[in-house]
Amino acid sequence: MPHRGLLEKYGSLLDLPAHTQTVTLLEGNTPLIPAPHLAREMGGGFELLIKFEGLNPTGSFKDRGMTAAVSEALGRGAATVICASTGNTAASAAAYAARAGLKSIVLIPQGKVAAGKLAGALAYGAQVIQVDGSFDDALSLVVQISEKHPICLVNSINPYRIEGQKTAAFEICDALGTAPDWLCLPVGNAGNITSYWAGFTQYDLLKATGLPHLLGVQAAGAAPLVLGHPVEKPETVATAIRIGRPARGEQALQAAEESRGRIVAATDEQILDMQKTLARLEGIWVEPASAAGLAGLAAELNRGRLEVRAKRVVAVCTGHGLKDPEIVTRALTAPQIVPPKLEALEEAILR
Ligand code: AN7
Repeated sequence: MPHRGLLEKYGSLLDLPAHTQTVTLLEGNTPLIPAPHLAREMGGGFELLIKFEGLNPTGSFKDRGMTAAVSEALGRGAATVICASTGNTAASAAAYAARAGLKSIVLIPQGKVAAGKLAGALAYGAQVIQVDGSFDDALSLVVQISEKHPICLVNSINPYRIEGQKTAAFEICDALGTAPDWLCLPVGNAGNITSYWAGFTQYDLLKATGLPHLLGVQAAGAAPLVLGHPVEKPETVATAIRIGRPARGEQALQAAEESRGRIVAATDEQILDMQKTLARLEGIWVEPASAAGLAGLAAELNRGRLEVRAKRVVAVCTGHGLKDPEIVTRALTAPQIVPPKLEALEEAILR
């Protein structure tokens, strides 16, 4: 049967109101790609699979929650949706709103959003507003304005976002027949780790799939859940997870604990190294934040704090590398230039 989008496929397992009116871009159904070379690089002896969420319609996992949130908003008769975003939520909200015929407004932290995300939000027709502050400031503003005016908030505080994002856990269990032993993923505002845990526990009750341990990974400069307190001025090259006050932080900690997993931090250097290694060893290019889960896994294995021998590990890579091309190009000198002559090309590549 052709894939018809997540609400059609998994709608009966999602707690959505009867008025929900499906808005879909045929999101989800993303591949679980084996990563044997990277597993060997990390010491080997275990199975590593990449859930490549960058292959969603707007290039990130946010589309799973957005199909649910915008479908509910449309069915309720909302005219406008709003969100704060480090970029991916903005692009996704703008695309689904466009498809639903709704107006979208997105607030982003000034100068801290990757080019591909800002371009997406603009292309899909959102009203984009830069806040002279952090993501956390922007989130506080959209919460206040949506309480005061009839504007629908589509950040992951919105419970339907969580419902939609549970589908990633369902897909992994459906593909493998069981839950993996470990699931590692980046953590920013903590909606995704909350959703995965809700999805896995629901499926386990329904189909006895078992439960994974969750390894949530924050960037070291934006690691409130590791430090145990909010971070006033979060800083990281992984701008998607440059968040100091995660809206679902408590639930993330609970998910980590209940799963007998944990939340750890990875440095910017570890994140960028992993981004490069994943692309070069496996041909999978993800944005920096999306490499954080794997960077945290590698660091834990290195420290001997994790035992995965003969186990199956799924790493969630949340967004596509194309979202943030500058991270790669700015670190390099410009490619070599040759005149349009065969000898010059031979000289450049065969030498
Ligand atoms: C690629 O778009 O918060 O822990 O505003 O873009 O559910 O927040 C993005 C988050 C991981 C963290 N990977 O997920 C936003 C935003 C990527 C992301 C996360 C984000 P959550």
